[in-house]
Amino acid sequence: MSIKKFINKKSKAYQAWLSYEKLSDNYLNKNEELLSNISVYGKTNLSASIKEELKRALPKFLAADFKLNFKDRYQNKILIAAETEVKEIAAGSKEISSILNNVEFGELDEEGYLIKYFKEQDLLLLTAASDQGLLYGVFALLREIQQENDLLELDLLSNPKNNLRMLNHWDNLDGSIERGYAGKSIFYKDNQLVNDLKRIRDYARMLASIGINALSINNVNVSYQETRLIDDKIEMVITIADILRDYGITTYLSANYASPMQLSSIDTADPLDEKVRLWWKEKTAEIYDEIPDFGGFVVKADSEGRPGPFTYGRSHADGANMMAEALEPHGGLLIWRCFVYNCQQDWRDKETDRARAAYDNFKDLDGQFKENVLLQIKNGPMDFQVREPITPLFGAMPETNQVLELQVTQEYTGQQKDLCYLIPQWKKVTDFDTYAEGENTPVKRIVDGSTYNQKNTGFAAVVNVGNDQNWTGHHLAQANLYGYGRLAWNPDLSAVKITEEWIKITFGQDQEVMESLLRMLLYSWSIYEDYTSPLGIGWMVNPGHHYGVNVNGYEYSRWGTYHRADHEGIGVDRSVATGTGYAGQYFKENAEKYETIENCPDELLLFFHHVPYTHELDSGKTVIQHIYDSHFRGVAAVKELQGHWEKLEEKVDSEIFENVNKRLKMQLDNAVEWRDQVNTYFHRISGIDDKFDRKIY
Ligand code: GCV
Repeated sequence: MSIKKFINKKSKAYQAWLSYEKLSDNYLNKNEELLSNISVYGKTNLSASIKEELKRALPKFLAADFKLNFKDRYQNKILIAAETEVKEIAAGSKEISSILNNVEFGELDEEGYLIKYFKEQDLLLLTAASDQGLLYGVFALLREIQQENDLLELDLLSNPKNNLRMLNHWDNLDGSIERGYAGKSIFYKDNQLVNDLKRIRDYARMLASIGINALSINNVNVSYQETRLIDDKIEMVITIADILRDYGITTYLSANYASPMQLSSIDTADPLDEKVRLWWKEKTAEIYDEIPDFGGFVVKADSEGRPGPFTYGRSHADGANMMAEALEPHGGLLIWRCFVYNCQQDWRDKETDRARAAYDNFKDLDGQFKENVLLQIKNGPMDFQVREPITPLFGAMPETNQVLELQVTQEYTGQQKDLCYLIPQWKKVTDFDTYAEGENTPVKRIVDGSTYNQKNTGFAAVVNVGNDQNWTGHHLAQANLYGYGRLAWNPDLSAVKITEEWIKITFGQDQEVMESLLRMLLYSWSIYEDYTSPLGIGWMVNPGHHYGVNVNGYEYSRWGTYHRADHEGIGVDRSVATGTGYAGQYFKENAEKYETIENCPDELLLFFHHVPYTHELDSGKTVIQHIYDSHFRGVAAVKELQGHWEKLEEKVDSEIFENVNKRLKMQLDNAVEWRDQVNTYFHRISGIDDKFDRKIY
């Protein structure tokens, strides 16, 4: 018998960054009148969500017994209304019409918002082109208030840079989550929907607050039960979509490419077969009858055992276009993943390299995909390692819509036991200059559609939530979810800005909390890298579950170890001259940088080159000494993380304190194990002693 999990929804852990604490007296004195005097216009489901959120937040901000009375009439303090309504109000109000000339309606995109204070009229206006924009604007306003920013200074016009801002769930209907580290699914249990739909609503609020507008709700490895979501289990999807819709989130499903074979008597999934094409058209039309704003499908095909068009000698374009054609009349999108590789490749053949796979499989298909097909590309060519180069496919397909795929769930980055804040890593990805159109063509300008004038582009990421009380297992892993949404909205935001924002709205204004957490979060990725992945090598994890050290743990080691370490050296030669040729997949400037040992940045040296242990790095250290030093340093840094956190005991919520405290202890054990195993392995295999004669087991 399973024990029922008790969730305290009032806890700060559960409320995440939306706990809306009481404001300081100072701030209240200044703003109470303004905040008590709000008019909200709009009659849609989104307007209802807006009002609900304000009713939740403002009484908490102001004082426990405060009751918020919305006025439908314009009242001269805070006015929240979409453009059309503002203009209607202006027709009957001199004051409002007097500000119209200073409201930049023309600069607002469909989902953007404007928050602006007008001194003369003593009016804070929040407006947008749509109620969806208003919803984002309300969350932005609440964020400003939570940070106690000066409302009278507000002049904030914000449009999302990316049209698609998506999260992918790898949830299975039995309640398990592939690569989930925070409990079970918040959607499914025992092949049914969970009872707690309120939690799904709270989740939707969290996502809307960071601007997410698309959610795929089942695992990309689609087994039979999940395949039925487009068939006799569609009711489950309808219920979820109804909840998400109230927060402007469009529902998508991961689809099994071989669905016609699983759900009908058709015995093929050949994309050029008429029966198959018709089946998808009819099936898709049925879905749209039930969910008229259904988003579309996410597909993993011909990868890690999943079915796909290769079986029939067809290309990815054939497969994707066939499904896209079925979605087209309904305005749906087909998101086709580029994580396609043959895991059993014999890499003794010099040019065979998993890292090459996405580019080799897709590059030549440029221009062959329909307009509503989006290629979803993982940030790195391998698989969400701690450190990888950026996939060379970005920018290499100018006539194809591209979406960046990140992994918020920490499969290879500590599994939400170890602290690893990923925004600094993602900033490196989004800012990476592809040189696709010469200098200054960063990844973020490819996937926002601006480089090639595309609209069906954006961000997607595998989410890190489950049914743990704090959603993410490690409380501080909430910051990864928050930061992902903020970056997807605007990849130009700095890591520091996003991090400070999250700390303030989660933990309040205390300066010591701010300083300690900033340091802990911003350095945590490089600390994790220090004790796990020297110089871009990666994959030294236990097979299967991928947690903890195992130097030779790479699953697909049939043809030799991943890192190619022998008694002389380590690293994978991916140069064009002598290696797998992967370096040549980049545009010239990057290809030249990665091609030679001299030009390759040290942080990726072992990803691109096989070098002797005695090779000297830019730091002046040898490779082997760097391995020893970084592992000792990593462990020491985890102890420092503990020290920072312990000092905050009196300053943060006790449940959160305990949660993080426990996990930091696990992290220390983990780091020690990594240090000892990695150092011992390379000490033995290289026969070279540590310069400082530290203890290596
Ligand atoms: C959903 C990695 C993970 C798999 C995951 C796959 C993917 O290989 O280990 O669990 O499968 O990526 O992205 O499809």
